[in-house]
Amino acid sequence: MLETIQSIRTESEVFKIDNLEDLDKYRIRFLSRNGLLNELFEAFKTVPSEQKKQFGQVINQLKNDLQGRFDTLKFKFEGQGQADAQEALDFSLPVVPDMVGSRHPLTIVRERMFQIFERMGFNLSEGPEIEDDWHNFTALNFPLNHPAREMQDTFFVEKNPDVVLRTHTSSVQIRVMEQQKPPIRTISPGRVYRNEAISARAHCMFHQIEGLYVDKNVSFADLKQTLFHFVRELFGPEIQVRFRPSFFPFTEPSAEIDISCLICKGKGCNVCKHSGWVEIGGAGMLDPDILKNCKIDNEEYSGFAFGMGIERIAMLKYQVRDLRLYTENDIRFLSQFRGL
Ligand code: 2U9
Repeated sequence: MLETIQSIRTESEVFKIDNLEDLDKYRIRFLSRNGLLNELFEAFKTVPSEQKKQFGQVINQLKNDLQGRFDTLKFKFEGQGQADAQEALDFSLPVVPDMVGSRHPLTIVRERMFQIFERMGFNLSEGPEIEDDWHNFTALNFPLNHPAREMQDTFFVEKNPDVVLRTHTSSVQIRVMEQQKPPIRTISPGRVYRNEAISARAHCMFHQIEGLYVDKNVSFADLKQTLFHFVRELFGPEIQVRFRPSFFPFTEPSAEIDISCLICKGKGCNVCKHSGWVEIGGAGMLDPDILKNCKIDNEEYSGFAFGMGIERIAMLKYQVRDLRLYTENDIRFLSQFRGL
C-alpha cells in the first residue's frame, strides 16, 4: 500500500498545472469521486486494523497535500483572471468620441411648442389614432357630404365607415370636452393620417398640435394674444403675425395664421413665394354647436381652438425643404439636431 501511496504522490508532484483547464484534469485524476485518492480510501478499508493507524496518517497527509495544491492553484488562476481583466482596461488611453444620438427634430419642436403653451396654463391630452366617425367628424360639425369624409381623403379601417385613422387631433379634444367640465385649456399633439400621395410637401401621415380653450367669456382677443405670444416665444420677438379670414366647419369666425417669412424677414423670397408671409396654421372661435355636442352649456361658455402642423413649424424653424426627410432616418439629416 505504501508503494501505491508513494506512486500517487510522485505522479501528483510531476503533474503539470499551468492553467484552470490543467487544474480540472488534476482534480479529476486525483480528487474526484473516481479519482486515485478515493481508490486509495477504498483499498484502505481492507487494511488490517492494526495497520490502519499507520496507513491512515500517510493517506490523510497525501490527501491534504493534494487538496492544498489544488486550492492554492485555484486561488492563483482565478485571481489571475481578474487581474488580467483589470490590466486590459487602460484608463490612460485617449477617449475615442462615441456617436452621440440626437432627438428627432419633430420631437424637439413638439416639446418646445407644448412647453410654451404649458406656461400659459394648458395641459396635455392624448387619445386614440383609430377613431370613430363621431369623434373625428360628426361632433366637429362635418356635414355628411363633406369631402374629408370621402375615401380619397380619409383612411377607413377594414371598410367599416365608422372606423377611421384620425384626420386631426381635434377628436382628442372632443373626448376631453365629453369628460371634463370647463374651464378647459388643453393641447393635443399627435399623428394624423390623410390619404395623400407622398411628396416633398405632403405626406399621408403627419403630426399636428391642436389647442382648445373653453371658459366663460373667452374672446377672439384671447385667441389672438395666445397665438401672438406663442409665435414670439418660438420664433423670436422680431416676428410679425397676421390673421386671414378663413372657413372651417368647427370654428366661426375662423382664420388662417401667417408669420413674417423667417428667410427674407418679410421682404419676399422663394420660400414665401415673394409674399413676405408664410402660413403656420388655423384657428377660430369654437362653433357653439360643438359645445352642445359635448353637453357643455353654450350660453354660459365659449371657446377658441387652433391647429398647426408640427412638420411645417419644424420646416420653418430649421429650414427643412422636404417632408420626406422626417421619415427617412438618414443619419446625415438627424445628426444636425444633435444637442438641441
Ligand atoms: C375642437 C374644435 C375645433 C382646431 C383648428 C385649424 C383651425 C386648422 C390645420 C392647420 C394645419 C390643420 O395640420 S393642418 O393641416 N388646422 O387650420 N385647426 S381650428 O379646431 C378645433 C379643435 C378642437 C374640439
